Amino acid sequence: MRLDTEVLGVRFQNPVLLAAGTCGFGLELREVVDLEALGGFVTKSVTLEPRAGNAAPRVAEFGGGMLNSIGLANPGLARTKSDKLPWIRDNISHAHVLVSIAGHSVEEFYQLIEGLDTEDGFLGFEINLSCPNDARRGGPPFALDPDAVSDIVSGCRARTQRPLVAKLAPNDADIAGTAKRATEAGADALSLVNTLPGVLLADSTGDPELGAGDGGISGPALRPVGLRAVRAARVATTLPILGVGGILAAEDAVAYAHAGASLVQMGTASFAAPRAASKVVVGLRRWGRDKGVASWEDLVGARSETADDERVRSQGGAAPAPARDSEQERAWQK
Ligand code: RRO
Repeated sequence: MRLDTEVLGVRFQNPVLLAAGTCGFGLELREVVDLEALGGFVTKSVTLEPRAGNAAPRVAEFGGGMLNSIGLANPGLARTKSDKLPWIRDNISHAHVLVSIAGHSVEEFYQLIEGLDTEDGFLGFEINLSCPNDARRGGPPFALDPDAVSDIVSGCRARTQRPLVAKLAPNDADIAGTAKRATEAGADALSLVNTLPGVLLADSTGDPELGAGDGGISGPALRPVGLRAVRAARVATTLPILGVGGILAAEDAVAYAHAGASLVQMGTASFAAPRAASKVVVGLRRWGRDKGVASWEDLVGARSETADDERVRSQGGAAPAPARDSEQERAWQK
């Protein structure tokens, strides 16, 4: 199966990217992962000021995946420019890079775009509207306030020619409506979804397992949530969608393509197995060969909205997927 695909005005050599917050700024993984063999990666979200992050422990595993509350730990705008982006510029040419930005106010997003736009070596921005762990800001993320989504995306749009990808929240009761607002405000693509708010409690004390208390759920438990969001947004916008959430194996990436995602992002799987994304790239080629599918783009475009709507109506819901027996998935259950 041909994996190269045209999205955001450039050709991705394959549709598999590493998700924000799971690969630093690339250089941290240079010994472990061949980043140049992937479609690309999204950097850790950058804030104006350096952030030390939330109290430890910041991650905890459970049967369905992982809970994190990193708390936006990042070097801040100035050091991202001096210490991180030069490495990307000098070392990454086949993979495409999106720089993730996270403001604590609408205005801060604009300042981040203005501060970064003059730098070389990356394709565009992922606007993180959906961090569930921003203790400094508190309250629900921007992604759950459609007016804030409009203001942030349109203001960023006015400040850069580069592609803008809006990252939305999984716990959005109207993800289709929010997708529409981001589209109208000038986004070039959507990343769906960020992690889902949750908490884990220690059985001995009843206290939260994470230092910060609540966190964001990622891993296999997030996959049905992500797929649903992509599917719902697909009928509300013609923008490309980057599907994120619980991808462990090639079949999971295929499911996101069926839902309407043009690209996929992986994260939690790489914590368990650093080369998980490279394996998905290899697995997708094999999947296409076995199923007689010529290209990823065929797969993404295969399912028309009408056919899909009809299927959902006639069955009173989506058809159940065949049972999977993925080795990685069993690993989470150990
Ligand atoms: O840093 C984090 O705690 C974090 C962020 Br910014 C985000 O967008 N999603 C997430 O699960 N964790």
